[in-house]
Order: sequence, then structure tokens, then C-alpha cells
Amino acid sequence: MSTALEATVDRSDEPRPSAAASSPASPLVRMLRAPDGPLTSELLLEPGRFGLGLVPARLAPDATTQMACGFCSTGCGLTVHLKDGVAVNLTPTPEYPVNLGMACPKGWEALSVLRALDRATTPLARDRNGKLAPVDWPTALALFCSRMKDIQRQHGPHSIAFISTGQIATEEMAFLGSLGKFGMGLLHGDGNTRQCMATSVVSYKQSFGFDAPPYTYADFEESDVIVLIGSNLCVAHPILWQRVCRNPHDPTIIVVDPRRTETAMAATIHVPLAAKSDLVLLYGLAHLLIREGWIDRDFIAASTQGFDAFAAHVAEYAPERVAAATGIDEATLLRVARAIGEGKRVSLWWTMGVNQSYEGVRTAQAIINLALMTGNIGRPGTGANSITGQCNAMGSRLFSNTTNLLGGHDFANPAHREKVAGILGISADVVPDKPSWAYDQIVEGVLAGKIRGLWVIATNPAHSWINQNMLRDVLSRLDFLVVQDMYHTTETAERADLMLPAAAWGEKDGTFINSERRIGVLKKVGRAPGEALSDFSIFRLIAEYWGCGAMFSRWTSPAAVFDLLKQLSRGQPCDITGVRDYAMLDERGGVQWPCPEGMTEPESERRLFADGCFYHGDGRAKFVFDQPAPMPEAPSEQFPLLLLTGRGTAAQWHTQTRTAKSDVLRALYPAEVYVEINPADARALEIKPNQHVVVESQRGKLKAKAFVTHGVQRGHVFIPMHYEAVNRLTLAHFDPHSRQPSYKNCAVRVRDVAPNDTDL
Ligand SMILES: Nc1nc2c(c(=O)[nH]1)N[C@H]1C(S)=C(S)[C@@H](COP(=O)(O)OP(=O)(O)OC[C@H]3O[C@@H](n4cnc5c(=O)[nH]c(N)nc54)[C@H](O)[C@@H]3O)O[C@H]1N2
Ligand SMILES: Nc1nc2c(c(=O)[nH]1)N[C@H]1C(S)=C(S)[C@@H](COP(=O)(O)OP(=O)(O)OC[C@H]3O[C@@H](n4cnc5c(=O)[nH]c(N)nc54)[C@H](O)[C@@H]3O)O[C@H]1N2
Ligand code: SF4
Ligand SMILES: [Mo]
Repeated sequence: MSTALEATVDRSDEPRPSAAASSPASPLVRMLRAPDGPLTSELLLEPGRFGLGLVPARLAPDATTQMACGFCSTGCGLTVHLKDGVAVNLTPTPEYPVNLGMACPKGWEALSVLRALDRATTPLARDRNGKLAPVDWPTALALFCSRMKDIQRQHGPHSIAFISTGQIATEEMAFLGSLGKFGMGLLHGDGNTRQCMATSVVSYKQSFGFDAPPYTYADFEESDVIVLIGSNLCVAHPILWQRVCRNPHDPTIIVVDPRRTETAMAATIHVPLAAKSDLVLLYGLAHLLIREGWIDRDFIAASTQGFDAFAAHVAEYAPERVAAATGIDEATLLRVARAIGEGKRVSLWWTMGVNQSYEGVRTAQAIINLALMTGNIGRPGTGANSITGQCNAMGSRLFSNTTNLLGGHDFANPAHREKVAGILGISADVVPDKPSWAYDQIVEGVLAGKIRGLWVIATNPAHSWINQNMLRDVLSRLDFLVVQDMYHTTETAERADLMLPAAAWGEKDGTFINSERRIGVLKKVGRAPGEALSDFSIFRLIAEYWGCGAMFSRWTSPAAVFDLLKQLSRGQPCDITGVRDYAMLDERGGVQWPCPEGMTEPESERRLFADGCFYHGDGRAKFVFDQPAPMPEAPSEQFPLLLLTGRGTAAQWHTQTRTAKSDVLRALYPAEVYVEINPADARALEIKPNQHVVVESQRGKLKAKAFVTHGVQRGHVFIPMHYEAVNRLTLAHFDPHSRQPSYKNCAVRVRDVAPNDTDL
């Protein structure tokens, strides 16, 4: 017998048998009771399949199985080894086309972070004393719905919002975005991908007509010139750096980064430009390429529009002006231009040094322009290539229903709304006709009293959002804060009114999309601890308790939702109707989009634009450009140093909720927050190596250990983002087109610790 109730819950998230299967009054059994429906015993578990530790579902007791890594966007394949039904180890998958048998320390340690003692095992709600105390799922779900609905009744449907992530399965993101916008009637939901990828999204959309990173990782091996701009591959994407190392063409590697990073040290040419002078540098390179005739006139004529205006624009960027603005001498400028101009297969790659900037979109487009004008796109070893960050940032860009309507559609387009509504079997009236506010606008909305309830899923804003003083004030103003996380100890979870315990990577099914558009599978190889449920199941239950379960009656499992996503993608550049099912992804080592119906044997490595045709109506890519903007908070007499932030080591992941739980990883990075400072600045400030110092901006201060190094230029300091205090200092300012935070520039001073620094 199949019931609505059965459809509500993902059976693979069964509770411990001792707690649930034996006693009908136990929390999980009660949880499975729909608000007003009967409980069917079909939902009870298959007893005897559980033991201690990690427990596989649907797998033989001593099987091995392969899946995509749940940390970074490289999307390595990892083989999980089970013994007596327990996942005991993992190794990088040799035949997976991404990593070819390699993994970085985070990947190797992916299982151990699941076993941490601070895993959230039961919902928690604030009690009368203001303490977070365990409650059962029915109570938590009822509380979620009653509080959120109360807020909506008092302040309107758009007074509740969500902030989500690039780190849950695509099926889960789509569920959340659809539940929130179609089911709960809210308008504003954004994700941490705003902190990370919004700039790439907007620049690709404007330049190519769709958010489409064109490359495949094999391009790292096929280039004769590789240009990395604001991208520290060795630390942030170590396996992609390994792919560079496999390049047999002895490539010229150019690294554009104000810091002398691990990647810069390995480069042929390091371009240590003044921070945030990239736009001038890139226009200067375009100027030289045109001046020297190193451009592809045929490609420009056949496949682009706007080149003449762009050429006129960059005519103003003669080498003298560019050298003065960037600090890079004219000879180096010419050397870089020559490498790009004379290279046969030039690939240009960028990451957060570009995206996290108050002029990130135009900078990314200046990179795209270099590829277009030299015809370096659509061929092996070429491309204007944004590298994503989180394991499923690409999934979030296309399927989270936040900025884009599901499947890369447009909320403002009535035909798109009809199409999506038709596929989902819902009324087009419930599909909003505009996109959500961006993350920063949601934050401002709380300040303005317009947003009163916030649901935070798989992100830790109380560490990662820019300018913490403001953010923490904002969180404290909410009437109701819900945090859904795998740990109950995150800075954000500790501030929650309601905490929902989530299963993690390895404890649930679904798919991720990596940087090169490859869809990879994730699998349940163990059971989440206690009563934690997959995000998918949580969304399913909330839909039921909210009263919109019928709208999601076909959203029964991740696999069922994957089928819906396929239909939603039909006819789009990201068409995946040809992906049969998860098994096909498994068999083929993932599949890159597009994979339209009929493509039953997609090649393992595919790039876009081989035909020189882009997604704009006229098939042409656009040259987009603008005047450089002044730095909003330049160093001053009071705050004479510029703070850069970013990734510290390959063993640290973001706000460290996961990586700090592994003994192995903890041994690979400094426990204490440190600040990199140039020896000349240290000398001038009389700061000794390893001395404790105070770093302060206009907004806040922190105590750090001084790491005196030539890795940073004079006038710059660097603090890794992994330490909680770093965003006390940062300045909340944003790219005007993408609204991505500009995390990598604010003015600070460094001084000795004073006796009255007791608050640090
Ligand atoms: N180990 C590890 N790997 C990760 C992550 C992690 O937390 N840990 N996070 C993942 C995520 S989500 C992301 S988004 C990626 C980020 O990957 P990356 O972008 O490579 O990492 P970042 O260190 O943030 O920034 C890259 C570089 O930008 C430089 N930079 C700063 N200002 C400027 C500038 O004005 N111009 C230029 N050209 N460069 C500048 C910094 O010095 C830094 O070296 O990493 C992913 N991989
Ligand atoms: N100063 C500075 N700040 C930065 C940056 C910078 O360069 N400098 N970089 C920015 C960038 S690019 C990014 S991407 C952000 C990242 O910022 P965050 O997204 O805040 O960082 P994470 O630590 O990855 O947070 C993910 C959260 O999800 C939880 N989690 C993991 N898996 C699951 C799951 O399956 N389900 C649920 N429900 N929860 C899960 C983790 O425990 C963790 O609390 O930081 C940004 N902040
Ligand atoms: S490089 Fe990224 S995807 Fe590969 S193992 Fe490391 S964290 Fe995982
Ligand atoms: Mo990111």
C-alpha cells in the first residue's frame, strides 16, 4: 500500500532501530506521523540492518562504491570501502576523469569529519531560559511552520527568507527553492554562492548569453599558455594544479596575484600587481595585443560583437599608464602580452581574486575579452574559465531557484514561468515574476524590519559573511532564526531559535555539478547520527507540515527529482535530458552538460563553443567593458595597510566546521589565526616574527600571530578566511552588477597588543 505519508519520507534516513522500530511512541515513529494522517507501519525500518558507526543502505556489506567529493568544486571521484556494512575507508578513484586517482587531504579525510562529537543528532529549540534544548521532530516541524506562518500573517508573505548553499545536492537545492517560493510563498532566498560565484554568473550571462563555463579539465593539460588570475590553485584546487603538472607541452604559466602564493612560486611569470588593479592590467594587455596585431580578426568578425568600441576603449590604456596603476613594469606587460598573443592554445582561468571585488564583473569580462579577441575559445587548451568553489556551486547556479528560475530560466519571462509550472504540475501564478533579493539585500531587509524570519541551510554566515559586526546584529534582530546544519556548534547554529539536524555528504543520495559542468553522484554509504535527516527529507517534511505536500507529491526521492530537473533543463544550454539516470553517471565517470536527449554515449571531456556560436540571439559573444572604479576604502594615514583574505591551506575548508574535526587535517594548518606581513612593514612597525599583534579596521579588531614573509607585498597584509575573527575587519561593499562581496580589500592597521585589548 502506498500512502501520501510514505511518499513524505526518504526511507533511507531510518532511525536507529533500538530507538524507533521497537517503540511506537519513540520520536521517530511520531515524526513519521503526518500532521493529520495515520501512521503506517510500512515506514518502519527493516530491522537488523543497523549497527554502530556508519551503516550503508542498499549496498553489499563489503562493497566499494564511487562518488564525488563533498568539499571543493573540483569534484574528484572517491571510492568508499565498506567492511561488514560500515564505511571504513576511502581512496581516490583511479579511473575517474577528474582526479585520475589523486585526492587532496580534505578528500582523504572526508569520512572522518562525519564522526565528530558535535554532530547535530536531534532538533534543538530555545527553551524558556533561552537555552537550545532537544525537541522531537514533530515539535520542531510544527514550531517551524507556526512561527514562520505567524510572521507571514503579521508582516506579509515576503517577510521570511532563506539563505542556502553550494554544498547540498542539486535535488535538495531545487526542493528548497521550490518549497520556499512555490509552496511557502516567500520571494527572497539566496545562497552563499553569492559570496563566491555571482560575479562569474553575471559576466558569463552578459558576455555569452548564458552562465556557461566553457572548459573541460583536460584543457589544463592541452594549453601551451596558462594564465591564472586571482586563483591560488595549489591551495584551493590542488588536484587541478596536479592536472597542470601533467601538461606535456611545457606550458608558460602566468600567475596574476598580488601575493607570492604557492601557485605564483611555481609560475613562469608571476605578476604581483597592486591589489584591485586587474581591470587596468587586463585593458592594458588588450591594448598591447591590438597594438602588436596579436588578435584573431576572423574569429572577432564571425563570432563576436562590440570589438571596435572595445578597441577604442583600451586605446586609452597605454603601457605607461598601466605600469603606473598596477606596479608592473612595461617589459613584463609586454612579455605577458606576447605570451598570450603568440600562444597557440591559451587558457585564462580566474577565481576569487577576481570575483570578490567591487568591480569583479567587469574584471571577469576583461578576461573573457582577451580570450575572444585572440580566438582562444572553443578549442582544446583554451577558454575564459571561471573555476567554481564549492562542490555544488554549479548546481546552485542553475537549479536553486534563487537568481534563476529552475534550469537557468528567467523569473521575469512569462513563457519560462509557464514552462516550469507545466513541468512541475503547479499553477504558474505561484511562480514569482522576479528574482530574489541578493544576500546583502536580505541582510539589509532584516535591518529595515522587512525580513523577520530567516532559514539558513548549510552555510555559516556568522563567520563567513562580510562585516560580522553588522551581520551578528542583524541575526539578533530576527524574530525567528532557523539553522539547518550537520553540526550544532557552528557560529550561526548557536544563535538559532530552532536548529534542524542534517545528514551530511556520504549519508544521502543526489548529484553535484563540478566546475567543468560535470554531474557526479553522491551516495549514502552510512547513516546519519541520531535523528539527523537528509536535507531532502527535511524539505519533504516541512512541505507536509506546511500544508503544501500535495504540490510536491512527485518529489518523492532525489532520483525522482533528478527526473524533474532533466525535464526542466530541456532545450536550455544546460540540457541534461540525455542523462538516463544516476547509474549512467556512475558508469561514465560523471557527465558534463549539455547532454540532450539522444546523446547516449557522451564523450568524457567536452568543451563549449567549438562552433563559434554563443547563446545570445545573434549567436555572438559580447565585448563588455567599463571605466575602472576607485577602491572604496583605500589605505589611509590611520589605516595604512590593505587587508587581503582568502584560503590558507589545502587542509582547511571555509569556516572549519568540518575540517577542524579531523586530527589529520588539524595537524596540517596553524591552529591560531595569523597575519602575513612583509618584512619591511614589520620592521617599520617593530614587529618580530611570531609576535602577537592587533589587526584593526574601522569596524573591528582581532589578535593574530605575525607571520613575517615576502609572500605579501609591502603595504598588504593577508589573513586566511578560516579563522572566525577575520570578517570582523572586512568592509561590506559589493560589485554593483553581481552584488558579490568584495572580501579582498579593506584598510587596516597593525600594532602591538596593548594592556587594554582585553576584548580579544
Ligand atoms: N583548501 C581549500 N580549498 C578551497 C576552499 C577552501 O576553503 N579551502 N574553498 C573553495 C571555494 S568555495 C572557493 S570560492 C575557492 C577559492 O579559490 P581561490 O580564489 O583560488 O582562493 P582565494 O585564496 O580566496 O583567492 C585567490 C587569490 O586571490 C588573490 N587576490 C586577492 N586580491 C586580488 C586582486 O586584487 N587581484 C588578483 N589578481 N588576485 C587577488 C589572493 O592573494 C589569493 O591568493 O576555493 C575552493 N577550494
Ligand atoms: N574574509 C573572507 N570571507 C569569505 C571568503 C573570503 O575569501 N574571505 N570567501 C567566501 C566564499 S567564496 C565562500 S564560498 C563562503 C563560504 O562560507 P560558508 O558557506 O559559511 O562556509 P562553510 O564552512 O562551508 O559552511 C557550510 C556549512 O554547512 C554545513 N554543512 C555541510 N554539509 C552539509 C549538508 O549536507 N547539509 C547541511 N544542512 N549542512 C551542511 C557545515 O557544517 C557548515 O556549517 O565564505 C565566504 N567568506
Ligand atoms: S581537490 Fe577538492 S574535490 Fe578533490 S579531494 Fe580535494 S577537496 Fe575533494
Ligand atoms: Mo566560494
